[in-house]
Parts: sequence; structure tokens; C-alpha cells
Amino acid sequence: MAETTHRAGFANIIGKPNVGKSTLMNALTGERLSIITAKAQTTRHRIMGILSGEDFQVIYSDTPGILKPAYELHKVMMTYVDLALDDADILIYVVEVGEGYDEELPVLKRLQTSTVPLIVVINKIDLASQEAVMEKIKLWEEKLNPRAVIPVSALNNFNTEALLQTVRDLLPPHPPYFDKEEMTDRTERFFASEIIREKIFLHYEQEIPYSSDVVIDAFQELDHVIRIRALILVERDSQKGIIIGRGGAMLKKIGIEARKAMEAFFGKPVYLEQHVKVEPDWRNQKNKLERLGYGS
Ligand SMILES: Nc1nc2c(ncn2[C@@H]2O[C@H](COP(=O)(O)OP(=O)(O)OP(=O)(O)O)[C@@H](O)[C@H]2O)c(=O)[nH]1
Ligand SMILES: [Mg+2]
Repeated sequence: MAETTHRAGFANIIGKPNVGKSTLMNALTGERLSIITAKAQTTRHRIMGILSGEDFQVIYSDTPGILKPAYELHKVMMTYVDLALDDADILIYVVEVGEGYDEELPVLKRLQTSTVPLIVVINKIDLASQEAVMEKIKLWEEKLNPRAVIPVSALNNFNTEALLQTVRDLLPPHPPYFDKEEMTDRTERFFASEIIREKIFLHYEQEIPYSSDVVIDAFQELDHVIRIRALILVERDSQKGIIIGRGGAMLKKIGIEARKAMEAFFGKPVYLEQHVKVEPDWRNQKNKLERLGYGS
């Protein structure tokens, strides 16, 4: 029997906020690893999603959307993007179908001169006509000269198979980096905190989602239940009141939704306890950020 070469590598997904990077990674891995909301800046970490086959392994990285930092937190988020640009075997640059070429975006210059194989993914094509999509394919081919421009609808899982095939063709020969059963580099605690953060992004407006973070301070897996204690951090007292809501109604609501999502994710009943704490200025203080898992 002829031995086939095993291929493996890091396919790093980058792009502006809200273009659908996380939706795409979930579609490509078939797992709900990254949280998704309609608000920009949902993703704050680099999250790996691993897809393995008999003779290949793709390690996708979802990353925060590229932005001009206004807080220390943003600066850390952008270091994750920089790292993803540096350590990629394949770069997947995601744009929305309505997005034009932004001369002001420094990352585009970097992509033009990068020697790493580049795939441009045009996402959300369900929102545009075929002519508009064809025009955008031409635009991105001209501007970035990538190996491929692939139009998809990550939301509808449309044409993501073609993207996977292109990624597989570009993978270098390499033994697997992770066990074939592994799906991610992240811990269960991390996913528990992300699920609560998603519910905060979905149910609160204005500054609240951006002023909040979630810490899991107990995660105990028993025979029939996982007991999770979460601390929701906000920056000010007034925000604490908003998170909790009248008579505790809002906190209860997101708690129920988060618990259900956790049960689906972990495949086991969850007992969830939530507390809210004021942590002034956590977004701007390096030591606090590091304690919250935003290490650079
Ligand atoms: N119509 C349409 N909407 C999409 C598609 N893919 C993603 N979306 C929506 O776009 C919004 C943002 O999706 P995300 O996957 O969170 O985007 P992101 O690039 O990870 O955003 P950040 O993490 O904030 O940078 C959500 O409301 C998604 O449902 C698509 O193919 N079509
Ligand atoms: Mg995201």
C-alpha cells in the first residue's frame, strides 16, 4: 500500500470586525466553538478550531476583528491578530460582500507583501446579487493577488466545502500537531465564560457588552451535573444594576439561556451560579487584563 503524505498546518482567519470570521470557523469545523453576535468586537481572543481527517489536520484560528485600539484591551486583541499573521501556514482574509478595498487598513499592505499563501473569502453572499459578487471577486483578485478568492455564505454553510478543499490543497506536508480527537486548544472554563459573554452581547445595549467580562471561578464536573460559578465583571456600579435588572430579572434571563447553551455544548446538565462584580477600569489596566486571560 502506498503511503500518503500527511498534511497539517495553521490556517488563520483574520478580517475586519463583524464580517463573519467566527461564523466561518464554526462552519468549517462543524462545532460551535466561537461565539457569534450581530455586534462588532464579539471575539476577544484567538481561538483554535481543529479539523482532522485521516491524512490531514487543519488548525483554524479565529481572531478578533481588526480595529484601531481605543483601550488596552484592544491593543492586546490586536497582538493576537499580529501573531496570527506571523505564524500562519495559510491566511484566510475574510471580507463582507459589501466591503470595498480600504486603503487606510495597514493589514492589507502586509497581505500584499506576505509570502504566506493567501485565500480571500467573500462572505455574506446571500445578501448580494451574482453580478455584485463577480465584481468583488475581480476587485480582490486585483488588489491582493491571492491564491484564491472564494465566495461563501458562512451563515448558510454555502460553498464552505470548496474553501476546505482549497485549504487542504495548500497545507504543507507535516505530521499532526494535535491529537486527532481534539477540537480546540481552549478549556471548558473558557467556553463556559464565552457562552455567558455571548448572552450579555445579545441582551444588553450600548456600553454594557463592551464593559463586561466573565470569569469562571469554579468548574466542577460531577457524575450527573457540572457546577459552574461565574463572575460577571463590569466597570461601574450603575452597570451592575443594569446587568442584574429589576428584581434580578435580567440576570436570571441570561443565566437560563447560558445554562441551556452550556448543556448543549457540554452534553450534560449544568448548575450555573452567577455573581456580578465591579472591577473599575479593567479594560485599561494591564495587570487586570492579564488576570482575565488576556496575556500577550
Ligand atoms: N447574512 C449573513 N450574515 C452572516 C453571515 N455570516 C455571518 N453573518 C452574521 O454577521 C454577524 C457577525 O458574525 P460573526 O461571525 O460574529 O463576525 P466576526 O467577524 O467574528 O465578528 P467579530 O468577532 O466581532 O470581529 C452575525 O450577526 C452573523 O450572524 C452570512 O454568510 N450571511
Ligand atoms: Mg468573531
